[in-house]
Amino acid sequence: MKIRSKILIIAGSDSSGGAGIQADIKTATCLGIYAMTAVTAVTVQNTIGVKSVVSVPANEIYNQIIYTSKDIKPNAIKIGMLHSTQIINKVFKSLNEIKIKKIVLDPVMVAKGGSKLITYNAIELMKKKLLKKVTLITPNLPEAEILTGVKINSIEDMIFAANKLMKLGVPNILIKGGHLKSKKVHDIFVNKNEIKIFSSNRFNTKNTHGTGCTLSTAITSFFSCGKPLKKSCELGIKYVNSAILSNPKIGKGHGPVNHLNSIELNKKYK
Ligand code: PXL
Repeated sequence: MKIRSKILIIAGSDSSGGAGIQADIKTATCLGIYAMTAVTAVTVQNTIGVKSVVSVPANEIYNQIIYTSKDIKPNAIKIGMLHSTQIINKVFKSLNEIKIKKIVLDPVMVAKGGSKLITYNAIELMKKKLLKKVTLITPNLPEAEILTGVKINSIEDMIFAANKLMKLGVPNILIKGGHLKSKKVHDIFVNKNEIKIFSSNRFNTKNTHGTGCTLSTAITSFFSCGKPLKKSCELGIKYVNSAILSNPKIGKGHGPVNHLNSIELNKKYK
């Protein structure tokens, strides 16, 4: 397989390999994309929980972004965990300098077990500064509630919250409906021209660690190849659903999804 495009991933490391930058690299790779990285934090965790979180110094994150993309220009950028205000300021500065247009932000706030991955002040700065820089934001329901102050109990509430996010300066929003009490999962894509609801079957499994990271990177991957954004969301959702359905059932807690669901081993290696 030839490399289809190149993306830069700005995110934290998950030592368990299911979420974070590990999920991002696996997802991009399995979709034929060359992945570059700027590591923002190192987490010690397994499928049961997070043991510790250490941020990478903001200037080192800035340098990773600038030095890497000066040499190999990414077609798109995915942003995940940004722990502090210092980090958001530096990421913002670097984005202004490298001038890449396609930016997908997964506003990571808490890990599956409930550990906080971002400070309160950083959330406020994200709202004030970073949201205006990105093409698409992909919050889950709790994240959308925190960013907008809207309590979300229905699809109508999701659309209302998406419109609020648009007013904060994000042109495209995908609110993920996995946390809504509904039979199917409804993910809602909103921009100033349209509202599209993607409905998927809900899978009865606890092995959903890393779904958010995986989805946002899958979307970034398709988008980086030139697919339209809404189509990229549709394909990203399809990839994650297939990853959940074929999850490898490993680990004692919330196990990872199957990032490899899109690939088959070439005959050469059998
Ligand atoms: O899924 C959110 C997430 C993002 N980034 C890192 C994580 C997690 C969840 O565990 O560890 C590094």
